[in-house]
Amino acid sequence: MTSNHKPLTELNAWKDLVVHHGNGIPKISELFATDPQRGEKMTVEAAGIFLDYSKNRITEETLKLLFRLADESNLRARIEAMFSGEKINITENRAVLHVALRAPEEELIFVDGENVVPKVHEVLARMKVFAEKVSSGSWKGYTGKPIRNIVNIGIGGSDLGPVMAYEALKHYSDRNLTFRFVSNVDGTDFAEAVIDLDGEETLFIVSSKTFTTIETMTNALTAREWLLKSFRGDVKAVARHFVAVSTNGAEVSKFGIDTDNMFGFWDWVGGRYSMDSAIGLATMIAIGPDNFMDMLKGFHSMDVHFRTAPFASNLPVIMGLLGLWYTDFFGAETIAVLPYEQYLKRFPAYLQQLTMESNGKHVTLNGTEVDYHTSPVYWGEPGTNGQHSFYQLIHQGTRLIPCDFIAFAEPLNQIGRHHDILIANVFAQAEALAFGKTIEQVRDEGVPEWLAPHKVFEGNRPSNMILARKLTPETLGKLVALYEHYVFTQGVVWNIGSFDQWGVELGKVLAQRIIPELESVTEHKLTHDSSTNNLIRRYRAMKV
Ligand code: G6Q
Repeated sequence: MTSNHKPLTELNAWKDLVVHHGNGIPKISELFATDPQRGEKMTVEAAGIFLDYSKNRITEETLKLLFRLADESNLRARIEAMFSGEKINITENRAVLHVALRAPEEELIFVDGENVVPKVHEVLARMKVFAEKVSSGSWKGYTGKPIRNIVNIGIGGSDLGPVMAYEALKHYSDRNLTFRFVSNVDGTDFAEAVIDLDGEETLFIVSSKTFTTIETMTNALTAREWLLKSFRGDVKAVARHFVAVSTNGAEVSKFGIDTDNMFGFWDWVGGRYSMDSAIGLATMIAIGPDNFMDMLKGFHSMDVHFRTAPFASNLPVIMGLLGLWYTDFFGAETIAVLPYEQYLKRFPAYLQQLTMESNGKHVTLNGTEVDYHTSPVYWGEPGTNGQHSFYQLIHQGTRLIPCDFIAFAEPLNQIGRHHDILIANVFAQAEALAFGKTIEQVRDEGVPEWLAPHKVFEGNRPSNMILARKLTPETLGKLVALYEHYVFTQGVVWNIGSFDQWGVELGKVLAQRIIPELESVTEHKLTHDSSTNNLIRRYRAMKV
């Protein structure tokens, strides 16, 4: 199967949405005025996550049409296709089964006739044994010292998930261990990560699905050299200080890592969907196997919700369709994700890859150019910091920026009044964005006429409010799965391939060509465009 459905803009629901949008959507303040129950009605709670989506530029009719759009896009069948292991990643001929990574042991999920669930649990069991050895101190370094530092080397999907999860769940982490994450090929990343570490107490986890990624391999080789300095070059130390997470056993062996210390995953796990696979080894060591399993439980409960709930009460479907509504009908170019939880400081960065690498596509599954917009740009920072920075533009700028606020009822660090103040702020921001402040209200406050326009808030700026009880490993799993399936929902409607990433290839290939041109002693004959040629020459002349 290639296409999900006939061209999106030819679907009846799409055409009806165009007309519906053209008729004009009342302002959010008017929608609230005409329906006093709106703030209670337009909410949904599932798997312990509460979503208030009432402050959106939607009516009941909009929702009906959006759900019809999902129906006409065959979303239900596509969800089943994913969950049942169909090769829906058509450009790479792969199944897309991150949902299998958190499936309970008794579930059956087949890929090419093989039930993959036992393999998943086998790796989880090996990870568990290893994580316990490290945290108990029974996994010793080459000179018999216990491991105190764990350095994850990986990039993209092999980095952003582990870093985000480590930061998000730091509260639950083993504070006797130090965790560092090296991703950038910029040597500074490695240098700073190990600056205060003792090689005899350091374990490197080389996380790379392919084990060929230039950044990760360069950092891994540098780590090997750095480590061997602690052992006077004795290469036998490598086995005690390096483990690998990969699908490529041959390359792992070539590097000198014992494949007994390799934790595998499979081609049906996309990089940006892999934080709950063995790629989460650093996470498991940090928070312990039980917490890691709780996180998987959270993922799974959102999977079950997504697969079974009617669209009208389906969190990822509702949020996905709302995102699409603003992107395609209001021309919104970005969506802000604003967690009011300091531990989620890397969550927006994680989501950037999940959303934009998945749905930043310009052709449909059939290879035809789309005639509508696909993924907007995602960005964000934790609140309240953002309020003192870019919120000005969200409130009073000229662009429409829908916001996803994320907040928790219980803080992880209960200190004085902090949490009530934090939560008052997130509620206030959503209220201010939706309802604004009119010129009359400003005048009534006695503001002089010349100043009044500057103090007007137009309002009518949409937001979602995600509220959960507390940030736990389980909640994090639910949140990530919520956005994974949000991305899926949008990808299906847009009729695009959400699970490949060909757009990262060209730059990689060109870099391979430029590397020798920068490194060689004698100047190469340069055949790029005049700008690139000039930059290469200038760099060669400038570098030491
Ligand atoms: C994610 C992408 C990409 C990938 C990195 C690292 O979906 O595929 O970000 O995760 O390029 O790849 P390796 O894990 O193979 O090193």
